[in-house]
Amino acid sequence: CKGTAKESLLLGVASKEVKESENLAKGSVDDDVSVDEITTLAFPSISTADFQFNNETASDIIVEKVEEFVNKLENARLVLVDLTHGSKILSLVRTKAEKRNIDSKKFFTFVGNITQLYSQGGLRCNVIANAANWRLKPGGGGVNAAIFTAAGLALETATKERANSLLPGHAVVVPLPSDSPLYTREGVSHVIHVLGPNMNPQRPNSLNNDYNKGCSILREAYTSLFTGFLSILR
Ligand code: AR6
Repeated sequence: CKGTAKESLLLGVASKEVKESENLAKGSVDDDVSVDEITTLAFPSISTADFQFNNETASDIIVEKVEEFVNKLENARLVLVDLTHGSKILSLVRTKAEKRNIDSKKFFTFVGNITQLYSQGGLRCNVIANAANWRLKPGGGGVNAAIFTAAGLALETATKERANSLLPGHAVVVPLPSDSPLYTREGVSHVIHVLGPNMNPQRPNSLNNDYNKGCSILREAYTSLFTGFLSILR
């Protein structure tokens, strides 16, 4: 890891969480993962990989939406997650969030697999967001495939009880059954599926590079996601 001040701060958060998990690990991890308090939403950057939305523009929207919601969170916090330290979107968002003086205890970035944040990264996230497809079906790659695989059939069943499809810009909050491995191993109590704008001509409902529509749908997607998270907190 390279040692910028910001990254040290973030690693500080991570190592505090690891200590917390080490303490908890005296018994079995499964027994000790508490989902009583919903405090952290981990979310991927919606639409910027398979859906090919421009990273620079997406990072502006993420920071704008985080800034709008961060003060409504009380003790809860938001974490933008991506798989690698080289993630362009994480570095753009980090720089822009810092410039806007967004409280780094309430919002920070984290490198890790969204389905293993607690077991591999020591970061407890009770709620995770999924960059879904419109059918709310497993597969397709990216975060969607990872979350449906890690959560098992329980998530498919629970999702179907809530919705069969999703419109771009919308989100659906799904409580995760307690027999899901994602619940027992990682302490995830809710998955929020979000459908972002699609700029990839190979995927359904491509916007054909219409960034006017795309930006407005991406804003709507983050509003739906953060509003969904707030609804769980209350
Ligand atoms: N953990 C954390 N971040 C991840 C992970 C992971 N396991 N996997 C990918 N990312 P994407 P989209 C990051 O493609 O662009 C699916 O096929 C990734 O680096 O998952 O909204 C669905 O079925 C990127 O920063 O979502 C849809 O059809 C971010 O997550 C379509 O892709 C989003 O990448 C949605 O495409």
